[in-house]
Amino acid sequence: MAEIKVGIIMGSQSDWPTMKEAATILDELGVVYETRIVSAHRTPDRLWDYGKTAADRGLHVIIAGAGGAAHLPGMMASKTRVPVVGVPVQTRALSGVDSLYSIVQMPKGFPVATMAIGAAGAANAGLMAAGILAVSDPALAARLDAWRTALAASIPEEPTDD
Ligand code: RP5
Repeated sequence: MAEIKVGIIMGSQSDWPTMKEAATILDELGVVYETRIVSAHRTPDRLWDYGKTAADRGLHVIIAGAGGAAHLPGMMASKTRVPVVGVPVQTRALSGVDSLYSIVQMPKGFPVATMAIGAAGAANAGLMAAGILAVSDPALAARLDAWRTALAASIPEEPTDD
């Protein structure tokens, strides 16, 4: 069985429709991952345990999505040296700007690679994780190149009315 190198974690079940976009990209690229609900506020012990064991379990990248007072990505970054890619989940009250600001303004020493708000950010988090793994995985690098080529080929040269 392939080693799990990517963890997709999220603050709530309600984040899954967004975070699924990252999972879909990783499925397309043949990258094995695990998914967990890990809330900075509701399950802090779970966050601690996940961060404490992440490197030893062989994780190479953690994609962390949360909304509102989105402390999960930053707290995870403080607990593990495994690179954390943060996804600001769109919120109803403040459209995800709250999530973005909560995730992006990390203090020096504990970086979170922060993506765009919402579905595009989650998809890009999947691509970012794949890109990181592809540095030392030529087969994945070839699949990622092919994915990018196919995306470029799908863009029409001229706009149409319909
Ligand atoms: C955050 O609070 C979660 O990441 C989620 O985006 C937000 C709302 O959570 P629920 O109240 O929907 O569980 O912790």
